Amino acid sequence: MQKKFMRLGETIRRYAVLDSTNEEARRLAQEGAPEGTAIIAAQQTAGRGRQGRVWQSPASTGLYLSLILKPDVAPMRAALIPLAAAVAVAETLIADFQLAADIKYPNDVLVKGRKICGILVESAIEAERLQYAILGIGVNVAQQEFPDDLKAIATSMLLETAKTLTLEDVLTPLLAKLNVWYPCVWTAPEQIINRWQELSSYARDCPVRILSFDLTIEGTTRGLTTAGALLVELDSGEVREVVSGEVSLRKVRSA
Ligand code: BT5
Repeated sequence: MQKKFMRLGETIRRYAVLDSTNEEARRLAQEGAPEGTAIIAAQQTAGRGRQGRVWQSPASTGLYLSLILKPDVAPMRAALIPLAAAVAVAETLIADFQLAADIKYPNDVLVKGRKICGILVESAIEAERLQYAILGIGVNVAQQEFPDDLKAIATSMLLETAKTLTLEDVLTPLLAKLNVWYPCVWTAPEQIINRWQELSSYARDCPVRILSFDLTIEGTTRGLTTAGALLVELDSGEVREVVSGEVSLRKVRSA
């Protein structure tokens, strides 16, 4: 039986500066910090994305949040965590800020094609058991502009709403949504998959190019599997399962 679920964000540890909130969350998880502990920094000096990429985290402009999770599920199921988180972020942006949020596989949240939020889940697995997972969420809240390398691909809530928002304005509704969607990882995984597919313009019938390590494939998306992999139909008719974590996906124009 699933152990009692600890509410996410019941305890919040706040820092002025951290290397990475995911790194601090990992340190705390190893010291036995309880599930649901939230770590927030006003600034990150080594904010990270997937595969060693950088998450630019200037002071007091973004929400840099990590949550310690200890779900009693098989490591395979952990693939649903970033999908659940992306749904929670997208729903928050839509319901609380009237933004037209979209989700790009596996877990970028976009507004008008630009990235407003990135999600990074790092799992600790021992003897085929998930010891804990760190859910890291970076939301661009108050950036007025971005450095040259991000200008064309990033946006912020300030730029999209023209409203000055505090980090708390975003944190409170986001935690509420995460507390709805995270337990679905074990109670109702199909609801995560369904909602993700509803919210993502990339989910079905979308022509895409997928870069995964040194492999590039082109095809048309055909929805998610129950395990959270993206189905892509190649021109040959073959259907491939693409797994999160290692892919970079672009929309391409249909032929
Ligand atoms: C991600 O990686 O999008 C996951 C980002 C997770 C950040 C959070 S912040 C709290 C927690 N603590 C951490 O240290 N990390 C997590 P990925 O899909 O690999 O995308 C990285 C790419 O996004 C970069 O290579 C840039 O192109 C772009 N990028 C970097 N900073 C950005 C920003 N602030 N806004 C939009 N795009 C950004």
